[in-house]
Amino acid sequence: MATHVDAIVVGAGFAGMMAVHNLRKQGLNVQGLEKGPEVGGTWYWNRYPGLHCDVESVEYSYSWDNDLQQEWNWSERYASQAEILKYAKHVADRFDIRGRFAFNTEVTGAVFNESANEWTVTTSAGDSYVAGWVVMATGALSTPKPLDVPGASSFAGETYNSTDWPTTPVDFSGKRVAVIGTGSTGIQLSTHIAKTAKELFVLQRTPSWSVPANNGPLTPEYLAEVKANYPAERERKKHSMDGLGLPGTGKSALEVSDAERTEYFQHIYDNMSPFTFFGSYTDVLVVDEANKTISDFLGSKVRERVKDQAVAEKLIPKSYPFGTRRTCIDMGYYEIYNQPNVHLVDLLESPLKSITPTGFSTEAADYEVDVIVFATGYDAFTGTFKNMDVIGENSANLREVWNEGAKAYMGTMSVGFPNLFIVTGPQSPSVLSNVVVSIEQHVQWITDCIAYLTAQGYNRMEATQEAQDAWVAMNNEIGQITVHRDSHSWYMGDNVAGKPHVVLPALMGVGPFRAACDEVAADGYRGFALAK
Ligand code: NA7
Repeated sequence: MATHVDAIVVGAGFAGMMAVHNLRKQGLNVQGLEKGPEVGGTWYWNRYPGLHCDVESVEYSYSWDNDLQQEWNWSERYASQAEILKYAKHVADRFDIRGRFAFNTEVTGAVFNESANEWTVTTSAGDSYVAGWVVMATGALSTPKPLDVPGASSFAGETYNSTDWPTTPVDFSGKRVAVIGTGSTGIQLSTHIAKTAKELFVLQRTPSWSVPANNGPLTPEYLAEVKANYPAERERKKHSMDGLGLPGTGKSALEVSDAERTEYFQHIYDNMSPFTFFGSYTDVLVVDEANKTISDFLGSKVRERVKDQAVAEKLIPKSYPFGTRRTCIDMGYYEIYNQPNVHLVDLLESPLKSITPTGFSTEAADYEVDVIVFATGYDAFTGTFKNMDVIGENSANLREVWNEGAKAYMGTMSVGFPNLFIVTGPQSPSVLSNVVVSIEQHVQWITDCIAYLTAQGYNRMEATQEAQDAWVAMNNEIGQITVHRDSHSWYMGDNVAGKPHVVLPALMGVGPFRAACDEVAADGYRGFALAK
């Protein structure tokens, strides 16, 4: 027997918790469904050692309840996974959110009933729920990309995947360890493992740019100052480009002297969020020559931090403009290469042939290791929807529709899938911003929209093809005028075999995206067809 509710929210991460809270406040009967046993979403699943958020803790938290932000005390500049998970649990308890979720309940499918304008959502537990509105708060980085290293299952030693780390500590001491991947995850894991492993082999295909976190404890004085300014500052940041409101010079990188620019870059490097580089000068994300000034500066830093200059050269990205792949923060990453137990294996120089029963082989050599750690990334935006059958109008499966390229009007609703809202979906700022700010904006917009539809007696809302096409085309055009124009990365779907190259995040920035969403809502949800 199906359970009938007004709305279903899938996922109990930051987005799902807020959606449940909002919809319940609106008086709706809401059912949350969560695959894991606990709230926290990505911060529940990602529990590998060394994991810290790359957005400062005082920014990476909800702003919708002033008491909450005044009471909570972050201990470090960049919070650890454990502290963020503790915060998520605290929010769930404080706002009585947990009770609205069924945990250990994976959504396997959802079917739209066109005559009733309702979704029937089915779960791994064999239950089904029927609701007019579904909010998919499933996260943009929640499903690992399929393991695409030949021979991976043949390895006889220990293997770990960053996205499914054991809940008990893993001891690397005395072991020979290989880490595959040098994105944000691989960098953090390698820095941790290098401390105790007998030998660490870091397998790098594409190097990342990384900037020191300069992490440390937060003083009571600093927290008091942040809290005093929270209401005004958060309002300001909501309208900024990145959700962080980071400062910029307002000048071209090419109009200032080398000395002035280097001094400013050094100031950012030593003190600021790495994302400050993005808006440091007006043209660094648009003009290649301006962009190169950052790469040149950061390259010089790698050469300073790594003693062996041949290794340093390999660690310096050369194949893509700064900012077109995630910039990482590190807590001593480059310095691990000064240790005798750490070896960089450059897969560009000698590609990875396969994993073997005793280790791995590149074109140049065979290596024996005891442990292999996979930090190979995600099927961003689309992966989660490939694991469920979401069937919309005319029996179309979202997975198949998105095989042609994931698209969603206003980053939330895909044509042919009425009443199905995706939080931080394709063509929303999400991963290119302080994602909590983006989540809050998107969830608020979606839940306000559901309130409007309910109050006006509408029971169906769908994105029009024309509106979606225009939205996606505009995003692509922005891509063409920025350094993203030639980039290949998971932002564009390029890391997963067979996934089409589409600009997945919205590139317009958080503030302009918010303004566009507000305008569409004020105009009676322009671009969506509403029906009673
Ligand atoms: P990323 O940034 O996608 O990094 C994955 C890494 O794994 C990257 O260096 C890949 O190299 C590498 N990779 C993937 N597949 C292979 C194979 N088959 N062989 C060798 N190397 C491979 O994921 P992360 O988890 O680090 O970070 C994701 C986001 O999470 C991050 O941006 C933060 O926002 C949090 P490639 O680039 O494909 O050459």
